[in-house]
Amino acid sequence: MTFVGGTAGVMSFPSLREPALDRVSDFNDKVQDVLFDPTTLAQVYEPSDVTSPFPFNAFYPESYAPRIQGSDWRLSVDGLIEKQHDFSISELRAFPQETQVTRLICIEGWSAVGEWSGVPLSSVLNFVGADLSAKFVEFRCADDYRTSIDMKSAFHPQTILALDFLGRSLPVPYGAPCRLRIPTKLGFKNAKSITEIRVTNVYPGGYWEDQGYNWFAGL
Ligand SMILES: Nc1nc2c(c(=O)[nH]1)N[C@H]1C(S)=C(S)[C@@H](COP(=O)(O)O)O[C@H]1N2
Ligand SMILES: [Mo]
Repeated sequence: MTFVGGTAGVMSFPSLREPALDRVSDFNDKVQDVLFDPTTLAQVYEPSDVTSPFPFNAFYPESYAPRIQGSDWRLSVDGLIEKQHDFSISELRAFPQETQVTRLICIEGWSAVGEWSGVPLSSVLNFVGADLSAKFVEFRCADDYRTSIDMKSAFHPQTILALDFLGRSLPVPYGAPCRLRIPTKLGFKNAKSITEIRVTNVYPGGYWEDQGYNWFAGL
């Protein structure tokens, strides 16, 4: 695996955390969890609606995006599962693939429509025998980015491990070779260049979540 660019700690943020607001945010997480309907689909668009050029966002400039050699890359799925497995890209492509034209909404105030294809996260979690009663699914990335979601959202039909953008392998800035695409949540939950998925009951937080962003981050 080749990773060009030193991103660790490029930007440190003053702490946004404030105890009273944390409690409001935890309350919001619980309300959103109760309101979340796993059968309600995010709005879908037409291929002609796809935004061009699609915007890049990360906690560092685009030229630092991790360059991963696809043939070396493996996605490790571990934690509360029956059988640990490292998936190659071709193994992920062997699952039935889904395509979606949906909107990615960034908390920083922009949104864009894209066309992503890949394997439903539910297929991969079922394959490894994930403990479906576990609370969290955590994503760890090649650039040390992290995020996590609830199990209900992980099994939403539009939650996919995207391998393609507009019918071609994901470009480097958009999370090659594999990113989470979850249109029911804000952009920062859409982990790019994933290297590890962990099923856990220990609250994993995430890069932005640890700095005060609301954890559930549902739309
Ligand atoms: N690995 C990684 N994934 C990430 C980020 C990041 O910095 N690193 N940024 C997140 C944020 S805040 C947004 S809005 C989207 C942007 O995705 P895009 O570059 O495809 O537009 O990626 C998310 N996933
Ligand atoms: Mo974002």
